[in-house]
Amino acid sequence: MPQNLVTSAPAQVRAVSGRPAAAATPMEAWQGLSAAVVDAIADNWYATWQKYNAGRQEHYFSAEFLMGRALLNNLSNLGLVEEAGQAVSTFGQSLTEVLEQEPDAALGNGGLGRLAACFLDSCATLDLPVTGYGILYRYGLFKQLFEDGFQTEHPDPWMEEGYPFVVRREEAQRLVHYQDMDVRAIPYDMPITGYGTKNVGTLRLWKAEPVREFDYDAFNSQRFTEAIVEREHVSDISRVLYPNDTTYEGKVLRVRQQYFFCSASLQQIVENYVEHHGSDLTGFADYNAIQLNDTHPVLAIPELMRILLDEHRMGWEEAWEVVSKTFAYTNHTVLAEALETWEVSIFERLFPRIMEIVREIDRRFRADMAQRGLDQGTIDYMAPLSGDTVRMAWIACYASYSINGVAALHTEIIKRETLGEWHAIWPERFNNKTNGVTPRRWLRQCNPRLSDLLDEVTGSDAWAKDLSILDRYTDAVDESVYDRLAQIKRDNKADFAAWIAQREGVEINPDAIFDVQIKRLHEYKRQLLNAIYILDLYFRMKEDPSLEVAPRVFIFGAKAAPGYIRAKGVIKLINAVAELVNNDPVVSKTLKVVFVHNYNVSPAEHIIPAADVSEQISMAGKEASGTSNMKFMMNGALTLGTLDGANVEILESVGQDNAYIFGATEDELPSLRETYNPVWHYENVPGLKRVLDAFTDGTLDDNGSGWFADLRRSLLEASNEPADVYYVLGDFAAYRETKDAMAADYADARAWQRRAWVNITRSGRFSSDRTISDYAREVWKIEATPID
Ligand code: 475
Repeated sequence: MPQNLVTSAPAQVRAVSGRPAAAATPMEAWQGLSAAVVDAIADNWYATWQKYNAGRQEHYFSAEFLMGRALLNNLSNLGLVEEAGQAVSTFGQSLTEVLEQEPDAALGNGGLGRLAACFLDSCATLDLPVTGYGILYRYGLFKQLFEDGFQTEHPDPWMEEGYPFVVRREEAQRLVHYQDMDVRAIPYDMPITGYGTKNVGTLRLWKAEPVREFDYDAFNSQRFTEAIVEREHVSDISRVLYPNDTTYEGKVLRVRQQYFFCSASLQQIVENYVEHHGSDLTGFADYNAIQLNDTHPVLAIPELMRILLDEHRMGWEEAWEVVSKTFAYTNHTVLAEALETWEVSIFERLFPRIMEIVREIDRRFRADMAQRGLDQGTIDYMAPLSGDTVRMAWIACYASYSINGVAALHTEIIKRETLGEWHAIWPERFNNKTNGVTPRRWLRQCNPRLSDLLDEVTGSDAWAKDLSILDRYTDAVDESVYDRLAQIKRDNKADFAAWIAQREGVEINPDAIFDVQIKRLHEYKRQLLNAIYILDLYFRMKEDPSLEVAPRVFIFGAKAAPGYIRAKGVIKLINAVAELVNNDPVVSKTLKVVFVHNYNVSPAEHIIPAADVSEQISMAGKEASGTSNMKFMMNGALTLGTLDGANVEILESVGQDNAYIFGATEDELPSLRETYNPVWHYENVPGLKRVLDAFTDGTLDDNGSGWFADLRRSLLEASNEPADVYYVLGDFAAYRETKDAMAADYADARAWQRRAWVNITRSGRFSSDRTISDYAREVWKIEATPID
């Protein structure tokens, strides 16, 4: 049995540092304490793995898992935070400092990857037999720095100093075959603890290594250096996470990555089936469901066909029957630029057998559809193959028994438009699973003050496992709770102000309204609309020094894909606006703008508990769900947003009075578009001309890049594309009006606290526990499987 951390942690610190625990660095203390946590859960982890493998289970395939830090999460789940504090104090360290040593495991870009991480947390907490499968990227998402306000990207070798929360399973390695090379896939398992349960789930991340440690012939000849270089080619496969969010790039290495983790995972799953249920694979789908997190793992479909046909000698129909009962597909975006397609020639070169299978899927699909009486145009549109491209989403739709969107509005849009042809044929496959976030990380851990209050108000910590409990306390609450809530927010804001002063060198006023937009930088998310508002407010204040404006801090966090120049232009613009505002001797007394560099999971844990206003201002119809909107709500920030994604459902939950909704709706936009003239708005909507002219008249400096002129052009006079595609100028007046009203309302502190409280107590529906229970019951057909 594992020992108490007070004895095991110092021993582990000695083992990793090779010196007395009292002489260890904080980093060594983190390593040792983390190893002690793995030690503490080892028996339960093993028991969980054994138990899940014997019954029906779900496998979550995802190219991304944006896990963030692990140590505090595990300590908190296991109820060991205090004990850990004691343990490190025995050798003279503070837990806070030790926790700060941990790098973020940033193996994801944004929403999709973080969703996968929240899902694993909920599966573990609910004792559900679910395992995650992905790639152990050596380099996570790039680190972002600002140089003269421009984003620069830097590598993130996150586990170079060793990472105790993954365990290499040498004995469980698999061979992945490509036409031009064979590659060893070595699993690294990460334990996934749940809150208040003994079950410990697994995230299995595959690392690519050369098959033979030494190619003796090559090493003993003149080809020595080439042999080394060749080894490196194999390691390339798991070297780096592609930094594109919601856009697709047809890079050969990316498709190699996708096949790599799909093939290795499927080999393991099939072997496990054979071990437990025998070599007749017709019952495979009775014991296994596989959820495809977007199209990135869709190669699993032809790969499972290959395994069944070639390695288990099944016939096509029999194999297809198994496959089509195994896979379920989640769509995360309606943006056309995200739809993955691959050149046939790439498939031919990397895995001709897979290509052959895709051709056969295509042939049978066409025959099937012709028989159903579909016209040739529709068949050509829906077919897996079109000329020289393979369409991954169409393969997913054809083979999956379940297809889901990630919020009610999004699911309606994919049924009607994005996947409309599929919905017409197989409506029963479609379902909605509105996203959720884990209340452990996003409330209990990141906001301990509010958690304590919730414990007190509800009488226990049960809300952390069942967030819907909070709903009972929406009305039946003592007035003093609002005072407490106000103090908690004020304290969180003071903590945040200190953190920001140190990290970004900006002084902010904790009594100001903290207005936050944190998410990937994308035109459809409209950070530009927010920036235009700030600049307009600045000009209004310059023009009329007597204007009464509530003190405000505008906080941004966002990474742009390295090749997405216009997104990088918006970052530079916001930094230029920050320069202007923060250095103005008068305006800066009231307004501040802070761009938090290198936004990631850990910064989010500092920002969200301190927020008053949650900016969710995407053009309606474009944000599939959003998940930061839910995290903010849980922490008592009010949503300022459009009727998009899950904002619609947040509004349903809190009611009109407890959110600020503005702008064109998804069903209004098409007709608005017909007559839309952005130049008219520029000339007629108060404030817009002054702001857009400031982009190019010398008020703001883009260091000669021409990027601000490009932004201005994109809104007004785009030549090779329609102007203002995301309706920024069209929604500006409504945004300004709503945001001004919101700021004025903030003055009534008690009313604001009441509304914050409603947001907190009505957030139960947005716990990922609810989402996962729905997947488990309706899609995966799995049940809680506690180990004791
Ligand atoms: C949505 N990523 C959010 C979130 O469902 C939603 C796509 C292609 C290649 C690489 N990355 C992607 C996404 O599509 C993505 O992150 N989508 C996001 O998924 C979870 O809440 O609205 O934009």
